[in-house]
Amino acid sequence: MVHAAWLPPEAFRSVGSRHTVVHGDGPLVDTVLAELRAATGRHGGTVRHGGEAGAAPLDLVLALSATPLPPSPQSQVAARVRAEAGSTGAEGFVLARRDGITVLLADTPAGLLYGLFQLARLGEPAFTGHRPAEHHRPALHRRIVNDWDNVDVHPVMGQVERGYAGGSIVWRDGVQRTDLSRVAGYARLLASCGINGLAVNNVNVHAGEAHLLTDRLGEVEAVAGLLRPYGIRIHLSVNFASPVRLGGLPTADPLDERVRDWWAHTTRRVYQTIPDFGGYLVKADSEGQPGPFAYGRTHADGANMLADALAPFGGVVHWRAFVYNHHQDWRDRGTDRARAAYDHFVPLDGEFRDNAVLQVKHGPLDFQTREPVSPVIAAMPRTRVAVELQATQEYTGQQRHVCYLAPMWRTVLGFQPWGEGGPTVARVAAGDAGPAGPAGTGGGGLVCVSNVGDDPYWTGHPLAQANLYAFGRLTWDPTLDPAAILDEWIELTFQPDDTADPQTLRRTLHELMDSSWQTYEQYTAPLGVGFMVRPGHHYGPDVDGYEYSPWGTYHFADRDGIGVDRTRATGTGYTGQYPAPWSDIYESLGTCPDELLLFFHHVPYQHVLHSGRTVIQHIYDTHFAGARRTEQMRELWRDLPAGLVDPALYARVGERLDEQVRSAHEWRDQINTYFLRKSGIPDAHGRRIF
Ligand code: GCV
Repeated sequence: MVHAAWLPPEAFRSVGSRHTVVHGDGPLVDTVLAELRAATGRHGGTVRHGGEAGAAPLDLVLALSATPLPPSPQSQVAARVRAEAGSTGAEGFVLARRDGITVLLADTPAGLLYGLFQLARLGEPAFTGHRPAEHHRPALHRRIVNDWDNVDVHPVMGQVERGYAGGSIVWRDGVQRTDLSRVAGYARLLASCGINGLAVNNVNVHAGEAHLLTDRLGEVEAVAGLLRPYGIRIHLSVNFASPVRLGGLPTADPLDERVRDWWAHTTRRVYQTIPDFGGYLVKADSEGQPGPFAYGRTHADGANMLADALAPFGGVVHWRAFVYNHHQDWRDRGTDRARAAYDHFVPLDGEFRDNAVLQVKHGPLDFQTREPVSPVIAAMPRTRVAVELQATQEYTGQQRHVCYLAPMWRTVLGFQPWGEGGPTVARVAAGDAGPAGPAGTGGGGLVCVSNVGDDPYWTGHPLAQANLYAFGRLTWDPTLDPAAILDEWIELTFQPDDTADPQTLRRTLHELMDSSWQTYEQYTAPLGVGFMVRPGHHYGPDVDGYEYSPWGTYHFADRDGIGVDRTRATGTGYTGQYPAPWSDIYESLGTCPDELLLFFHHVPYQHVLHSGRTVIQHIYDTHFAGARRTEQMRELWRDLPAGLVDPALYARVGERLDEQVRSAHEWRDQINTYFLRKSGIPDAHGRRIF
């Protein structure tokens, strides 16, 4: 059994019970027709491809802008909408309903495909009453998912690095799966929420994966063929040292002509095999991956070499900014990992080719539960910047805990690096930040590390599906309300047939999920200080796990206080990487937001927060509250009337909630005990601490 995620057949009941005509041609139109045929076959409607109206009166007309419409009165409704609506843009569509006919128009087949999925989201309301023409256009052109799948099972990271949903749907034990039907299903799910790109393999490119670029390119081609019908272009993570490792050259120096020729030749071959190949993704000079530093070259040199190889074919290189020293001496208080991406990349602004995108993690460290927005995003006006998010819950409960991430991502995307009223992070990623920020660069888009594996529920925790769905929806409209996205996901996923009482289920899921990110934050590392996880696998608490390690992620707790001084006045100077007003807001204890206090400042335990509580009391209170909240979440799920959701899904969520409660209590007790012992300050409410 493979769970249908948010596309069960019932999601197409409204569309599938209608009489539809499709005007237009092209491979993606074929996909639309196939979807409609499946839906109408199941739900009793009909679908015709072009031509005059048949016997049945039409309910729905889908048409490409350039396709002539027949003179029938029904198609003329579409013609009138077309005349009024104008252009829909490359991937956009227009939806309208008048005279009893629903009309979906698009300039391109991709727009029709996205519009079809919008009809599924709308359900019956798409076919009732009057709908003025609504234009839908993606806010971001580049909407990409990164899979961290390995070809070989990595001895530590397994088949999928930071994967919490089983194995890879593409590879197993070093070879490509013969049955790739899950990939086709994945492509459909991704397209339905708006994704148009997928990097198929891990950014850590080990020996096996390196060959995907050359002698194992056929495996990439096979996946590309399954993504194509859903408008998704394939991208490949490549190893910077490939000219040495695969090409037998003595160097991978990006300025060496032999190296440049090797990449040009290799890339030509890639495009001969996969004409719509999207481009390369590169993690260089990071956590042991090779890069241009070995040759005394800059990251612009490295990225541009690949950009030049890709340019003749319209490809793009995504070059990651996640570059830092992972051999740091913990005794060295002057080095600050949070500074690293800015220090490495901002001096290179303006040096990157037009088809090079700098892919920046949303925070300066590493996908922690709470981080400030990376200052790099606002500091490279002449570079195409992509913002990278992480759906796979590496630091947010590993898909054993409920943690709906859309509220966090919405906060990031809506952040205004230049202050109130200025452009948002989403607009920077869209290349549309106007005078204050990057403008006219085309933008790098939004990227998300996927949370999918070969698990029957795709994401391990069934409720984690909502994160992938929400990412896609936010790429179309970064201003969407996370609760509204969740509503969409609930309505699609849990169709009324399955649920005797949809309102109870909806209410319960909102209660479980809406504030689950804040709950997770409450019982884990406090006030933005980050980490405190078990080294290596990153699950569960270990307050000092990384404290004396080379990874550069410290909290500096001692008997008097806690936090990292990143101020200009007395600390690492990191606050100076932000433009005004944030450089000053974060610098000052008086204005730094509570939730980020320990990211920016080292303070005594008795420091009073804006909330009025001391830091130590905040730690105790939030950890008791967060762990208690997980018990309530479990109760909410247990109280769901029987039969409301599929029993297997009900059981799976129930098991995971048991683990979440256990783990949250462990977090609570370790954190509270650690800080009671460090500080000697008792809990004001005298609760049990060990
Ligand atoms: C793919 C973190 C993770 C690594 C990951 C890395 C990255 O360090 O723990 O597993 O590697 O980020 O984003 O490159």
